[in-house]
Amino acid sequence: MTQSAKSLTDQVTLTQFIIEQQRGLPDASGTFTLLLNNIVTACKQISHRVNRGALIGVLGSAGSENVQGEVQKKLDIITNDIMVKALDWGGHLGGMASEEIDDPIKIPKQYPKGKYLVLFDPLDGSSNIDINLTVGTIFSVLRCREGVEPETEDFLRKGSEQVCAGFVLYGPSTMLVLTTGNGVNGFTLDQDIGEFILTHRNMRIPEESSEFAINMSNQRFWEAPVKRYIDECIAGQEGPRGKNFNMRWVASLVADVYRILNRGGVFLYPYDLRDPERPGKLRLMYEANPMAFIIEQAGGLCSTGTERILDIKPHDIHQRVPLIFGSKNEIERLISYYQQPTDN
Ligand code: FDP
Repeated sequence: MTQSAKSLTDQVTLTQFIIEQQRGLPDASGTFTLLLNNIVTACKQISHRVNRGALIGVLGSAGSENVQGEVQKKLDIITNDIMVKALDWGGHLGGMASEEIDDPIKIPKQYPKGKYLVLFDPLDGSSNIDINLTVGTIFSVLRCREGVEPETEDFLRKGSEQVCAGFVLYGPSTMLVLTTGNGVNGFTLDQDIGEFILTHRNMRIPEESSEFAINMSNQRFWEAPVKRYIDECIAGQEGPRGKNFNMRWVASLVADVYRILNRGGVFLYPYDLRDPERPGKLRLMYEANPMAFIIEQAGGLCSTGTERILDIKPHDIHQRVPLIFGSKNEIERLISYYQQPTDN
């Protein structure tokens, strides 16, 4: 057998990986594997649409706003529908919640209900879609009380209760990053055979780093600890940190998270003083919680600056939070700045 033929037969598919992981669990019934399979099928369909872009007329604005008051792209609506259609019939879910929809989505009466809840952002970073930058789908899986029709309250659970979180990145290649609470693994979609193949086993975020990601145009609204942290990075070798830092801001959360998982760094979308009523930009249930689960499982930290993201008790299914995450040593430093008295 040639070397390349041998390595092809050694490849581990996502389904094989999940089934092997689940075999170790005494209560595993296969339901979770089937649920994940449906999520992945939806993401393959989304990958196809995103990839075809202008050729199939899916780019541009839909002329509507979502529950957050943000302009919806055509693909926001299309990808939301793909997720719902792929998941509602399977019998694994008690209900779903989407960043794009006001209230939780009920499972149609004709289908059986199951023991999980799924929350998703069907197309994160969608303001980048028309300029052909990386976008993604983020999902979070919780357990559902069996035999109940879940209400909004049933979704309002701490991130630490998630049983699985993941995201799919539609970039130069389509990648799935996944955790079930036992480390983080990355899979690359082999377009020829339509399967996600394990390519990044046990991803770990380097503890040290010298790269930061933040939207600098909001600088004048930042709180003192963030100002101090970024000022010290920018001061470089001559400043208190004694080393030079680099800056990256893709403005697509999935892409920024993926970079940090691979080579470390920090991401900050902190609380800022633009609108004191608005505690942050990113959504707790659809963005911060799943990313926090992944980041912590890869050895990083994730916080609002004053509270661990996974410990937040949600009060609203669409609530926003300040979000700070990345390499452990850098995030610990930034959290320590929040703990010191400041002038503002
Ligand atoms: P988008 O508005 O394009 O959906 O989810 C919100 C988000 O993108 C994140 O993906 C991204 O990290 C952030 O907003 C970008 O914010 P700015 O527009 O302030 O740069």
